[in-house]
Amino acid sequence: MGDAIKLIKAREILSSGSTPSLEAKVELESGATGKFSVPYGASAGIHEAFVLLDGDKRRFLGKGMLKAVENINVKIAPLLVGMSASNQKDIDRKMIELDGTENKEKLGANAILAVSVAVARAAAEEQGKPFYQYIREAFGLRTVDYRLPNPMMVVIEGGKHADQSTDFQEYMISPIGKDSVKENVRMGIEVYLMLKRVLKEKGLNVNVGNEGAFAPNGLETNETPISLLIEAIEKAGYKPGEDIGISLDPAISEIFENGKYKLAKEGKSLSSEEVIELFKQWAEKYPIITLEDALHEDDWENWPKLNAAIGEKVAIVTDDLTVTNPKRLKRAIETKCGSAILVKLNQIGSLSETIETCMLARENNWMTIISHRGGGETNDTSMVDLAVAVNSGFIKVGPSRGERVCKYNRLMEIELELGKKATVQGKNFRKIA
Ligand code: 2PG
Ligand code: MG
Repeated sequence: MGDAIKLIKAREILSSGSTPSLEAKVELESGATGKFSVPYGASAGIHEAFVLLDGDKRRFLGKGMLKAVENINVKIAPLLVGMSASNQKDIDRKMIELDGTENKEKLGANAILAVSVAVARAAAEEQGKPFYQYIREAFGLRTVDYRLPNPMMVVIEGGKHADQSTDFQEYMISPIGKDSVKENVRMGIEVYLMLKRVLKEKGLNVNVGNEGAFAPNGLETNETPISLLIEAIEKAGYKPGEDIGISLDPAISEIFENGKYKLAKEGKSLSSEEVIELFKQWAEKYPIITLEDALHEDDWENWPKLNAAIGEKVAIVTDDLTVTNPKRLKRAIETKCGSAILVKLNQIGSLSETIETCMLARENNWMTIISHRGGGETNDTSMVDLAVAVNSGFIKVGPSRGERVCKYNRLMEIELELGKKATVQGKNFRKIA
C-alpha cells in the first residue's frame, strides 16, 4: 500500500529559545514525506504531558533531546513501520500504549507528538490535500464552511517570558474588525509598530522578551501596559474594542506563592477573591475581550466565580487549568470555569487527543484558541492548519520574529487558497461554528 509507513527518523534541532528541540520525518512507501518539529513552553503548566530532556549537563545545560530522538528511532519507528499513515487514531493509540503512562513519561510527549504530526503530514501529502483539509477529513470533522481565526498578538510581555517587565505574562491585541485575515493581521502589525513609537516617546525601552513582544523595564504597574496598548491602537487609527480588542494572559500560576498571588512590581499579594475583583474592574474599564489564566491552575473553586463575574463580557480562557487535556476540559466545562480553551499540541502530546479536546470544546460551545509556545518555538506551521481545521476563534502568536510571523504568513496563504470558501471569525468569534 502506498500509504504504508516506510521510514521514521528523528533528529535534534534548535528552537527559538536557543535550546534544542526535536524534529521527526516520516516517509511513506509512495515516497510522500511529512515533518514536524516540536515547540516547548517557558511557563509550562504542571499538568502538561512530560517533556523528555536528557539531563546531561555537559550538553545544552541538560536540555538536550537525544533521549527522545533515540526513543523515536529505536522504539517508535519499528512499532509503526508498515502501518497505514492514514490511520491516525491507531498510530497515536499504539504510541500511547507503548508508553503506558498517564503523562507520556517513558517515551516523552515530545517524541510521541513529533511522530504523530509528521505521520499526519505525510498522509496529507500522499493524498495531495492541504493539511487543514486532511485533518478535517481524517477526523470526520464538519467539512462545510471554513471560518478563519482572528490573530491574537502578544505585544507586551513580562512574567517568566522577560526580565524586569511586568508580573503578568502577556498583554495582547486581538484584531477583529475586518472581514479578512490579511487586513486583521495588517491592523495588528501597524499597532505593534505604533506601540514601539509610543514606548520610545515615553522614554521606555523597546527590548523584547521570549516571543518578540516588548518588555520595557520602567513600567509603573501591571495595569500600565493596557493604556499603552489603547494609545497605540488609537494612534494607529483604530477603535479599541471595535477594531481591536485587548486580550490578557497573566499566566498567574507563575506568581502563586503560599496561597497568594505575588505582584512584586506593586509590592502586593492578592487572594483569589482580590484577583477576581481586580479583573472585574479592568473588564469594566477597558475593552478586554479575552482573559486567560487569571487564576491558579488548580483553583477549581474560584474559576467558576471569575466566569460568573465577567464571563458575559469577556471570554474566560483556560490554559494551564486544562492543558489541552480532554479530561481536564470536561471538568472545566461541567463546573463552568470559562468559555474558551487555549490549545497547544505539545501540552497533551498527540494529534488525536488534541482533536478530541477541540471537538469536546466545540460540542459544548467553547471557543478554541490555538497557541504558539514561549520557551522554544520552531518554524513549523502545523498549528495554523489545525486552527483552520477546527474553526478556532483565534491563533495566539506574536507579531514579530521569524518563528512567529511564519504562522501568520501561512494563515494568509490559506485565506488566499480558500478564497470565497472561507469567511473570518471577526467579531463573531464567540459564536461557535
Ligand atoms: C502561554 C504560553 C504562550 P508558554 O502561557 O499561553 O504564550 O506560554 O509557552 O511559555 O507556556
Ligand atoms: Mg497561557
